[in-house]
Amino acid sequence: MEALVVGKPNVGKSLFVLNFASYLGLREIRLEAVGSDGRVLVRRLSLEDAKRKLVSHNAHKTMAAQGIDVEIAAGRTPRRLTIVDTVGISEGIHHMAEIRQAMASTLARLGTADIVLHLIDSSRIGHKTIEAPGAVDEEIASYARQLGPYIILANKIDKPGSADALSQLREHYRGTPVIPVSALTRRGFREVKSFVLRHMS
Ligand SMILES: Nc1nc2c(ncn2[C@@H]2O[C@H](COP(=O)(O)OP(=O)(O)O)[C@@H](O)[C@H]2O)c(=O)[nH]1
Ligand SMILES: [Mg+2]
Repeated sequence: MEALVVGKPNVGKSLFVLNFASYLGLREIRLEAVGSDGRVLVRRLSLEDAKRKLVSHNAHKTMAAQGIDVEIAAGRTPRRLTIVDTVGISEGIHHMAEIRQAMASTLARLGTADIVLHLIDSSRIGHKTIEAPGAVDEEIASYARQLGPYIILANKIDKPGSADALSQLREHYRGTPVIPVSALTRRGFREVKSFVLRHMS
């Protein structure tokens, strides 16, 4: 079972993946990174080290898809879930080949993931300079919503002005569930977990 976490750069995908995995009970992060040559590299890190490595203000700190395996207690049998952190999808053709490759592989994975969690930075909504949701979000939404279980996570809801942003997002994406979350404070994680559990086959 694979849950793919997607969105624009800097929306909080990496922090969400790491803290959500920790919320589900994971204590050590076993990072599996698939390089551009297709080889799989495995590293074991503490949660804090993983955050230092993967969470950053700098866009595209996450270069390739990173799968984190967790077990979710669902009834008697724990179910295995792979939460996949991905490179941010941005508009235009990126100047680095590695990033272009990673974006292409994320888009391809949208088609095969069991669940798609689409993060949008709610603190950027309504700001004139940085448009959110942006064209990329529209593309992801219109493609992913027809494939299977899909939700929008309105992240950074801990920041000021988030109530407004949330209602704008809900209005904009009518028909798609929008869950307010904070990758930082873990708000909304319970709701995300139940969404994931509901859709685990
Ligand atoms: N206040 C706040 N900051 C966040 C939240 N999620 C992520 N950030 C910050 O946003 C920046 C980008 O986060 P990161 O996880 O690297 O984003 P990614 O590029 O989508 O993987 C970092 O400085 C994070 O600390 C959140 O829910 N609340
Ligand atoms: Mg990242």
